[in-house]
Amino acid sequence: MRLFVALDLPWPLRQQLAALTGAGIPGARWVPPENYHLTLRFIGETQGHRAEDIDLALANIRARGFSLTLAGVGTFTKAGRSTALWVGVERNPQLDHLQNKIETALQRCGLEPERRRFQPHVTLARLDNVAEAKLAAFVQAHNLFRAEPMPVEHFTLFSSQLGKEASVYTPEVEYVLA
Ligand code: 3AM
Repeated sequence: MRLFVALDLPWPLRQQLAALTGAGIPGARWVPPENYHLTLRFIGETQGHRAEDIDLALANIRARGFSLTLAGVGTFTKAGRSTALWVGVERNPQLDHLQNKIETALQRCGLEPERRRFQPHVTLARLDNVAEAKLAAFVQAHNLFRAEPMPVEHFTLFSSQLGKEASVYTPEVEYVLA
């Protein structure tokens, strides 16, 4: 199983994000709204017994619920090429704290530390040879986007099946934040 830990998003918020998208940016593959999520930790291909350890470790995490606000849009680039278009998250120490706890729990399970800095985001589109001027116009047009704060009452272990068009993400376990 290919696994990752993420926050899912309430449907009204997904719809709000979806309303931003679809506009003609050649080279953008828009993520379908059912796949929107905020990744806390990518885990990757995992054997069954390992997955059980991971589930136990995540179930032992104690953290309080909180709220977070999606705001702003931006892009990731790799070697000078834009690879993803996303909506950002307002600075949120409680989110960072939760992500930290998850990272620590997973390292205790034997996973290699995540080397990349945590940059919370919700991917709207994956980009391949994107029309850069159109992308820049989109970012400029939506930079002031700011959603209503959303309550975070659980986090979720997802499995992911890679597909040609879009991947299929299945929530496997939800972990309650009390
Ligand atoms: O949250 P986003 O959409 O940015 O790109 C994948 C997606 O990111 C990322 O994990 C999220 C859920 O699939 N991902 C896929 N393969 C990865 C890898 N090898 C990866 N992240 C880090 N390392």
